Amino acid sequence: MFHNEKEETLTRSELTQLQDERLKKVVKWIYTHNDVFKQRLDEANVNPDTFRGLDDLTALPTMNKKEFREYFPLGMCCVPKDQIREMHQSSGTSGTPVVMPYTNNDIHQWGECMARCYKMAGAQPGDVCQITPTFGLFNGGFGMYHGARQAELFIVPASSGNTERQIRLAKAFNTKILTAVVSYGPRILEVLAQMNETLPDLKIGIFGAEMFSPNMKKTISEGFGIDAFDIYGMTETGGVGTLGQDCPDHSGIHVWEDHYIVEILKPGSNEQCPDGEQGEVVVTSLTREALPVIRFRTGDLSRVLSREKCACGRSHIRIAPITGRLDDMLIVKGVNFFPSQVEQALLEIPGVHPQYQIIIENNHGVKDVHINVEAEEGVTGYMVEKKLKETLGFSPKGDVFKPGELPRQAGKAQRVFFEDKN
Ligand code: DLL
Repeated sequence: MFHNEKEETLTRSELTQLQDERLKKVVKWIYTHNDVFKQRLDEANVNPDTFRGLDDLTALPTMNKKEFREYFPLGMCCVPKDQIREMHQSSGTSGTPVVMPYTNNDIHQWGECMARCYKMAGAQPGDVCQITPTFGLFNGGFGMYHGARQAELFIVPASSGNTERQIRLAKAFNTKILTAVVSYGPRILEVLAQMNETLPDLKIGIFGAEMFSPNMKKTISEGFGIDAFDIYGMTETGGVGTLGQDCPDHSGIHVWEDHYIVEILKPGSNEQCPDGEQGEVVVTSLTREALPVIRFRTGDLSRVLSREKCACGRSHIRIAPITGRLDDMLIVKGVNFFPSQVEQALLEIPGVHPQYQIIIENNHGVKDVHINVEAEEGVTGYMVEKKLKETLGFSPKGDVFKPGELPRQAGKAQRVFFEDKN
């Protein structure tokens, strides 16, 4: 099922031509509408009148969250304030928030990308769609709302929290599509079990905003008996869904290439990774007005899986599910690993529940890993230690808790904690 079949199935050469035209246009737009962008392009010797589009892409300077913070709140905005209709922001961990302003056209572009994701997951007009991410500064709730409007769904704007009420809503309205932050999936399953309830009408789950390890995806799909999809996007690119999602073939995230150029760069350098090699996702938005990003270094790690047409008929580039963020990489006793790899390994132990904490203890400069995980009776700390030793090559200390004992968070789950034992 397509939302915009023509654009979603453009041939590679049509896509390249479109990206080329749109890239020239957006470079001219930022140059003529914002002084910060103008200065950055001048410094990089990029002249929008002679800029040759895709051939000159790598001449454009990269940007990252630092610029967003430096020019907080609207220093990089390319339209007058009276043309802004909405804003979202993410706080991240370090102080000044990242702000994304939207014009009317930007809201429409967001809704279009998001509606494509719904339809790609199998949504049909009139389907009941329950939106559980927060409606607020976080872009999750509103993005899913704007998309659901364009996909003509019956929206249940539940927002976050109160899981029992979520379940009562889903039962009362026969929710078919559930949207959530990944870690909220297991939480709903847990409360469903406590209430001795099931959701037989639920068919589609759209999850994102956090790493989605293959085993977490399996736990969620099997737990609900649904097809679960991995949706990608971020505040800086315009929110949830802007960077696409996987299709029912589950062969990678289809990035909406008519709206975004995706590059995979070697971390810390400007060098392109060959297809298949993991690197940092770098994004250029082609169709946004208020604040387009140009070669934005997302910090997320992925790789190109395919540039060929997918079995679903879509032609856009496919990238691997995000394995982690560059700044999430943990190094303990010479072993590098990502929290998502710990999750993947833990969920392979029968009886382990998808609730865990990774605690990095710093004992006078010597780091140790401590894993707290919820599991059924019979799972021991030794089993956790052995599994991680086998799969990741380091020996953590494992502690097993009863289901429900570890704290739950609203929104994105905090999995990693640092403790100083000095
Ligand atoms: O998390 C947007 C979103 C909301 C996506 C709801 C999906 C569902 P931010 O708060 O700005 O926006 O955080 C963006 O979250 O750079 C990734 O590190 C991470 N992230 C988002 N989607 C995924 C995903 C939203 N599908 C940051 N897999 C990004 C892994 C994801 N990480």
